[in-house]
Amino acid sequence: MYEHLKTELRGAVAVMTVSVPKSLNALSGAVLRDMEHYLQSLDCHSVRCLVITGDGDKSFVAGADIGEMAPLDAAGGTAWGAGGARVFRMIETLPIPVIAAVNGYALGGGCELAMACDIRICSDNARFGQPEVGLGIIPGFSGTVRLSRLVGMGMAKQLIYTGSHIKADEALRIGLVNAVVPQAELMDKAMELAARIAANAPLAVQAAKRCINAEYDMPADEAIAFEAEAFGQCFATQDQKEGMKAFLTKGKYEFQGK
Ligand code: CO8
Repeated sequence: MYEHLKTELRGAVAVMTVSVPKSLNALSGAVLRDMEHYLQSLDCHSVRCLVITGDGDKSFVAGADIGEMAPLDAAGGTAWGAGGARVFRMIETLPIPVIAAVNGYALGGGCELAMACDIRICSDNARFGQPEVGLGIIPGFSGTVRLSRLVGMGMAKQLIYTGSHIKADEALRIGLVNAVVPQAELMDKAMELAARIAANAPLAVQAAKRCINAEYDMPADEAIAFEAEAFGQCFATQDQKEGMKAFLTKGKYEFQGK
């Protein structure tokens, strides 16, 4: 259905695999368009979590497609960067949680794709980096925005100014990833995490994502009020009523997303 993506649904968990074998899954305009269409098509009522990974055992995404970017002028570069940044923002603001299962190189746009996800886990052979300055450009899919938010400004500046690749254990140490697992176990671990999220009350999980994202840029008082409002809205759901009843009566209840 998509030329550059493999997609599947495993229960309430969707998996999107970037698949461009000739370029270690580099992101061309066509790949980004496929992603945008796929994200638009996701039914976030029945799907409760999305896992993003790369095809093969060597690369998650080796960056934006350098061949496609090479001839751009300033206006073309601006448009190209904005197009990718828009797709990544769709991921960041997707109503449901998104897990990056990073299975190898996550460089440039690949690292930026992982950072747009809510949670990152990676295989022990993963390599992260923002090597753009070695190509005469800077991160253009919001890497200068998200990297410092994730790992702090000093480390973000070091990574971006040097363009160095870092290994999985260093990515874990600086907080760029949540966990490192053996490559053979990566997808199982990602699916376990996704299933755990999918078993919780979907409207509450979505409200938590909305709050954490929105409150990040708010003054504390505004953020606290935003959470209080969202917290209150949870009590208007069937899942809160039935979920708490099940706890109190030692019964079982499967969350319905209502
Ligand atoms: N774009 C296009 N093709 C690529 C890319 C890429 N990003 N990465 C790898 N490939 C291709 C190679 O050209 C090669 O093709 P071919 O077989 O035809 O020669 C094939 O994939 C296999 O790659 P290698 O032979 O190089 O494999 P190695 O194992 O030797 O090396 C590396 C793997 C280290 C990942 C190496 O391929 C590499 O350094 N790739 C480029 C990584 C990089 O610099 N990424 C950042 C790109 S810039 C970016 O992402 C900016 C994002 C913001 C854009 C804003 C737009 C304005």
